[in-house]
Amino acid sequence: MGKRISLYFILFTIIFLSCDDENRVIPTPNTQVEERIPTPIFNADSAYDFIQTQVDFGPRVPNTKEHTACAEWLVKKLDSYGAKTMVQEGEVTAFNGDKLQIKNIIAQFNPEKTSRLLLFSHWDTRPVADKDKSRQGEPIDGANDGGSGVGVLLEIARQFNLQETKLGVDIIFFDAEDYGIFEGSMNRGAEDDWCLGSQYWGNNPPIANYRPRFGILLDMVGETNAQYPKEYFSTYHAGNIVNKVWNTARNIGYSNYFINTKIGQITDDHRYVNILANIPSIDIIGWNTTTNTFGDYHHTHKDNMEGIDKNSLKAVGQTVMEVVYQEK
Ligand code: AHN
Ligand code: ZN
Repeated sequence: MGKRISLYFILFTIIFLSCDDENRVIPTPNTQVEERIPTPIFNADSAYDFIQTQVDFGPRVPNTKEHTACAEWLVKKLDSYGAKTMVQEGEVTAFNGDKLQIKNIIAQFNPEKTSRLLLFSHWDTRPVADKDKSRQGEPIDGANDGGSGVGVLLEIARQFNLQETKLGVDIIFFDAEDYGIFEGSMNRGAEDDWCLGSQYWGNNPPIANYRPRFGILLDMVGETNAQYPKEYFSTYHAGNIVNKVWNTARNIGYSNYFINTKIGQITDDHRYVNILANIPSIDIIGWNTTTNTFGDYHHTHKDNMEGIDKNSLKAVGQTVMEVVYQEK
């Protein structure tokens, strides 16, 4: 045991300590991994009842008392779920010159939050059954076309009140979506004949600097064996949102509904939310891929409660809720 060994000992100790010091793993609280809060369960029975209530008012055609009564009910429901609700009233001119007194119904959940999402539907019913063989001049029930999107969103609003979302959410029910040119009409039709409520909203923004991350439109989401393809405007303006929603649907077992099929452009409210308000928005819209058009109920008196299927409401409602509740 000489100086040499004690020198080695000292050297070794120094190296060992310095190594230990440098490589020491300091246990840190695991703040990076956030706990995944389960998404609440969408209740399709409740959504169905909300569609029934709308239909029970009678056709919600602008400038009618049924339309006014239903608007009052919608505002009352949204208020009761804790939203800050407002009605944007305006006058628009339809393709045939009709002046329509419209109401866009806007509900803000957690309006103080700056990170926000937008969910929307149209709530008006078509004034004619122009694709029917009989009673073409009479308005339709609009159980699927008008009723279904609102019914699903009202159920989602009810859930927002039971369990708060991380982001703020806005729900808009647009008016006068379905007053587009009547088949067989002598008037000249144009794309902008449709979606008068969302166009009015886009041209007269009721909330300044409104910038939600993205928007999701629900239109005709309640038919039996519904299929929702990837619509062109949606993919064009918000392809990443289409992928997010369709992947979410697949992950929770609804790929039979959210099919991986592309279809052409559909003039719907999301077009104007994209173009006029610059909010990347998609359309979840029922489509028959066999006939390559809407279902045979479309704009006929067959669009009644008998055509509404709770399984389709569930597929859409649960998917949209999963997207909203899991958005960080
Ligand atoms: C057109 O047929 C041009 N647009 C369909 C949008 C719509 C009508 N959604 C419901 N009814
Ligand atoms: Zn329609």
